[in-house]
Amino acid sequence: MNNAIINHVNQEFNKTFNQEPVLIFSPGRINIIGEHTDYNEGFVFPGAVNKGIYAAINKTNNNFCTAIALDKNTKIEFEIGNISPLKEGSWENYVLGVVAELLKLNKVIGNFNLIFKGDIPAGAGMSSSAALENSVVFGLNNLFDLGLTKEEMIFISQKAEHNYVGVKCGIMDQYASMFGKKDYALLLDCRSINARPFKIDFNNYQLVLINTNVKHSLSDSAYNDRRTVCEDVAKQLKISALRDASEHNLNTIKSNLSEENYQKALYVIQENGRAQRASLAMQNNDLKLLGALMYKSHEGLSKQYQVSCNELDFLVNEAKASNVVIGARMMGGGFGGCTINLIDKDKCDSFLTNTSKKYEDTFKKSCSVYFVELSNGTHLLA
Ligand code: GAF
Repeated sequence: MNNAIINHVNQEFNKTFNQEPVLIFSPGRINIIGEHTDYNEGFVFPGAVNKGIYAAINKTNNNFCTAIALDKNTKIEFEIGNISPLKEGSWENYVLGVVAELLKLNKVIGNFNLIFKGDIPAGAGMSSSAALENSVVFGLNNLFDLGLTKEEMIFISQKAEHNYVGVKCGIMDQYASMFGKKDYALLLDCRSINARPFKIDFNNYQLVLINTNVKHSLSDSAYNDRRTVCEDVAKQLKISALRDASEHNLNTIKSNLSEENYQKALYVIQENGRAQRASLAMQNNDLKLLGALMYKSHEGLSKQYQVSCNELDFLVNEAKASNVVIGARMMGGGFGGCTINLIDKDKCDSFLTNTSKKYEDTFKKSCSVYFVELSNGTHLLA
């Protein structure tokens, strides 16, 4: 837990609203493997991390709500009965979207004050958006006794993102952030929403995220486009989602597809298999296989699914060439953000120093390194 942030959020809340808040931590996530498979009803292998969003929330007697993002030093005030997505909005639409989805479900919520701050960068593929959505829905559920289950809450968060932010995301991020378990990754079946926890021990390898510091700015429309391609191919195959496709039946419609769309669908089918194989490799402590699957995943994301960028490819290529990183790949939606790496502990420092320098020389900007631990999902702070 980041006590400095907890204290900051708490003090600002007291100072601004002259009352004690309810405090919530909602984590970001990593994903070991299984990228862009969630909205194809396939498998993903994420876990919550010890970095995320710290939110302070309470009821107010004002006849409007106030929400403040401490990181950005920005604030919105709104009336619950009178909200719509903000055109130029960023974090605001996650908050408003959650409120709108609760209202659609006829949940009765009163006015509230909210202040939040995070220790994960936005747009880095670590799911700061799901963490924020989850903290808001979790906080409102607690304040107004809405009686929602965690599963109901993650779907509210997801719909907020669909309808107020415009990203037709899958359920991985909200699930991992809400249901994360300390020291475990979760093999989530995104069709049944059942997850199998796997205790994670990377032995001699250190889990490290390297942020390209490229924000996925183009990602929203490109993300939705990928989803549309997958849905169209599934329709042509007369199945409800690509999770049910095999390479064999994809090949039966190959002549109807452009090469690009064929490769994208093929990537999803293959990645879905990799996610399941990776969990078995983890169970058998076969880190060599796990790492090889991660490199394959990146290759598919870059060449077939086309959601990588030069900076991500550079970091993964450096990892592969080093002989000290057993597995690496881009993580999350893509077009920027982080790579996830399993680095030999004895050689980790020198690898990171060398790679950071080469990155700076090549791209004339720096990358950032994060060490994260697998942690529990969204919860109240005492
Ligand atoms: C983003 C989305 F929000 C997730 O649902 C998932 O599709 C991911 O990209 C790619 O695996 O984080």
